[in-house]
Amino acid sequence: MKKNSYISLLILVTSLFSRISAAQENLIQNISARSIISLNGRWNYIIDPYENGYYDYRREAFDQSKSGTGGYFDDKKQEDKSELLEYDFDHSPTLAVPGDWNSQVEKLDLYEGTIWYRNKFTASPKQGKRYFLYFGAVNYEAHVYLNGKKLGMHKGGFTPFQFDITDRLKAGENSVVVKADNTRKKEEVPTINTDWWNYGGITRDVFIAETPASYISDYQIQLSKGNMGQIEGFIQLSGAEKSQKVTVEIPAAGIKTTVKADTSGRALIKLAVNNLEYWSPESPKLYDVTISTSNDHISDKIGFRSIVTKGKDILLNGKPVFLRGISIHDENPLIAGRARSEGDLRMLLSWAKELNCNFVRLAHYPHNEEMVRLADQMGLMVWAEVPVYWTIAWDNPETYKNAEAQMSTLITRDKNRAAVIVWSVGNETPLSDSRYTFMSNMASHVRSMDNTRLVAAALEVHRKGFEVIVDDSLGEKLDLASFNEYGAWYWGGTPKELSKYHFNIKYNKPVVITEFGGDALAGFHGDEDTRWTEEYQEALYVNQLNMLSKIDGLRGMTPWILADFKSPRRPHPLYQNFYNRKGLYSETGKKKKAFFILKKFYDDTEKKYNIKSYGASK
Ligand code: GCB
Repeated sequence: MKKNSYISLLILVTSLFSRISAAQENLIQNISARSIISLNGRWNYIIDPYENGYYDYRREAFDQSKSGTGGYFDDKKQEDKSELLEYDFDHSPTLAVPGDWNSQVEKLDLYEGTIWYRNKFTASPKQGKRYFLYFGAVNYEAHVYLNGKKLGMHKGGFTPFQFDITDRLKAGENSVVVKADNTRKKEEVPTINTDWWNYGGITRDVFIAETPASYISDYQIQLSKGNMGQIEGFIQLSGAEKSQKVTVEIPAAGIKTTVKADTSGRALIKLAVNNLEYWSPESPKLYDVTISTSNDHISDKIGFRSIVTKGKDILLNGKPVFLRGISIHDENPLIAGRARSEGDLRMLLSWAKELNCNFVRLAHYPHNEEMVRLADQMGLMVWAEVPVYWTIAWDNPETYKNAEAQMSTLITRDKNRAAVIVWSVGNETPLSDSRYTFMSNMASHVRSMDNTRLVAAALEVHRKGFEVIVDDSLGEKLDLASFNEYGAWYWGGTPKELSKYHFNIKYNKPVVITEFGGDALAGFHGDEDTRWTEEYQEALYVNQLNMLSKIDGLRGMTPWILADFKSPRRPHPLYQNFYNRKGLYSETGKKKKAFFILKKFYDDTEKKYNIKSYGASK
């Protein structure tokens, strides 16, 4: 290869790479509040199990070829009658976006592989503005093309990404094509084995956002760590004019301040505040916050609260709190698919409210940004997690990078949400040296990005007879003694036998039981020793709550789980039918008996915690 062409190839590769990674780093804060063109709706799709639209018959990728054409992303129409073209989006069926493909088309229920999506839309881009194509989530690997040219690729089924399309967006008709591939792979995050349905496709909102040429790309405005009388944060400007004046206003708190961004576009703020009404589940106060420069303006609703641990207590705004929680999957059982709209999300959180929860564990991956915003409004504290689940490829540096990138995106997206009090670095990961290194690095990474929230993981326990031991050394790096336990379900034994167990927890930290539970088929009744009955699950909850109440330092729980959810691991034809039945709500939205046991426990706990200073450890 000639030197020149080698250099230009290198530049091409580097610029492609930086374009792809830029999709991650510059995620625009609060992007849905911008002027947007929604691309939600019906998108034409082509099922492509052999990836013919991506590779030629020698398995070379069309988008890496000299011409960069030949794939389905060209979105071609037959131009003369002799032309051979083996695809045609216009005559292909459609899928709703947002929405997983599995719940929309029967033959796609178990499909894993590639599906191509195409949407045509018109635009009238204005001079001097920038345009970003934004995806809330695509599971798992997305290759995105606009008007036949590749914008980039994104991995991770639950995190948002965007591309700057200012130079590519045409006045008039445009075609956006997405290759969505949900193939499970050992070295990915999550890995091949999970206990949830591998819903594929464009599962969250898609839109084009417009900003000025120089714009407010990111900001963090929160209470300072350890100082409830101070608001602290940054504003990041992007574009040509970075060193501008920025004004931050919180009218209801009497705040208006102007600072100048440095040459990198960064402006730091630190503001003394008094008489602030702090955010809490009882009073989820959100302040209107506006940030403006000479040419840009963005508004948000932000709550202010502090969350710390002290010995075995969790202090919310300085007061001991008990986390009355429940675990939730991003799935609407009524449509047996991923939640698709604000209504679906609101329904799930309302169900948690009916249980008298003040806390939700959004398991096991980042949920919709809208879900976290609703939790902010509805007064539910949030445990947010990334899909570092079970057996990740701990030794693979690329796997670590991927997990860390998913965590960074989650923190970047949700850092202004008062509701989020815990970042979780993973769930039930098996002990080993390489896992310890991986998980501790994740925890340190989280702390380096955000020192105002708690860092945790759902750990595992081990048993010696009736002693339940929690001594995973990762626990030393975390703020909570948080773990899953399956007494009277996977451990065997009947619910009554739970009274024999006691816990030996090695850390002086607040204890949060991140999972316990058992399956019940709604409407199936029997005695309390008969598995799969509502009575068994009810007795399991009664006995679990008695057992757990004896733990010194118990400060919260998120039983498994709010509602029955689909899982390929659950084939029992009589009881499961490919549903994990540990829900307190059935897949038709019916409350099972155990629901009322947990609700009563939460009602009583709430009363106890309303008596001042209850539970405060010295
Ligand atoms: C667990 C996992 C969760 C499963 C649950 C179960 O420990 O964390 O993802 O769904 O158990 O039902 O087995």
